[in-house]
Amino acid sequence: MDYAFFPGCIAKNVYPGIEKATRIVFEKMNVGLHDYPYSCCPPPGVVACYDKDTWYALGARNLALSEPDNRDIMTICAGCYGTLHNVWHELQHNDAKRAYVNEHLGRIGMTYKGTSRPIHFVDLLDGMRDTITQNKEVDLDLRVAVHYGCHYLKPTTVTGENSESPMLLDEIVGLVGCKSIPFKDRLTCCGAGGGVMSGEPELSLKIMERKLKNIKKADVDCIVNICSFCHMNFDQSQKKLESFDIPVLHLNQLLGLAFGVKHKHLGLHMNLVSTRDLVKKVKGAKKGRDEE
Ligand code: 9S8
Ligand code: 9S8
Ligand code: COM
Repeated sequence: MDYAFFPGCIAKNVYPGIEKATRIVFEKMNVGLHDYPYSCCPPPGVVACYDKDTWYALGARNLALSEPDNRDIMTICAGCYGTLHNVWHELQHNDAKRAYVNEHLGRIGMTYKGTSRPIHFVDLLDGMRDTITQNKEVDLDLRVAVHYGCHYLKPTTVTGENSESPMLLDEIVGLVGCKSIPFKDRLTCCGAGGGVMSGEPELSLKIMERKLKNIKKADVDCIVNICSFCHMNFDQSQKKLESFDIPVLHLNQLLGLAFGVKHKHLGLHMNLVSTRDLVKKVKGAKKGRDEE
């Protein structure tokens, strides 16, 4: 299996552990990830809100890069998925928009055909459950709070899945021995998207604080996400609020731990909220297993 790999700005510039973990985990599962000169996706809740045409053009450029190699594009961020998937979806049936996009891409010697499909990595993992189980070296035995992220779930007209009560991420963490613990309002926004984190930082923090309170009540070992942007918000906001210390893991970092990868190779030591106790707990589980 081969995919074009769309890492997105945050994994590239703020949380490189997410990118590293993704490369390690997918190599172990025998999925080839290929790099292209991508730009920012650009963000669905920001650029699409004030200049939709530019959003289509830039999104289409990113999508077109792997078309000559016939490679679909794997994203590790709900926001990036939101852009690439929505742009792809619209250009499938909107001929006028496709002509517009190609007029612009033509100036840089490119054409958009729509032959490379974007896929969110958690949907890819859905079809790789046996491979996950085969690579598992340690049953993590953790209580986790999962967070999907708005752009992975919405709009339902495009995502097509049951976004009111998704279970996929809950099931994937279950494959590596984790228990997904329900908590109040689990599908609501983390507060970062739509430019709120930078434009209305206090409001954004309030939304996050409410979420963290609900998660804290669920008494979990960590928060697991499938969006680099949500990841950044969960980790950075806890430092700002000073009253929470729940470790934050991107799903690929959690899988890395389960596959026996050293926590430093997964960048877990680079989080603001310490992951030390969590890593200790996992090492304990591994040791227990080795002694069996
Ligand atoms: S790229 Fe630029 S800012 Fe970001 S990480 Fe996900 S959304 Fe797309
Ligand atoms: S939730 Fe609402 S808009 Fe979003 S996908 Fe990621 S950041 Fe957090
Ligand atoms: C969040 C992306 S993942 S955006 O800020 O809503 O565009």
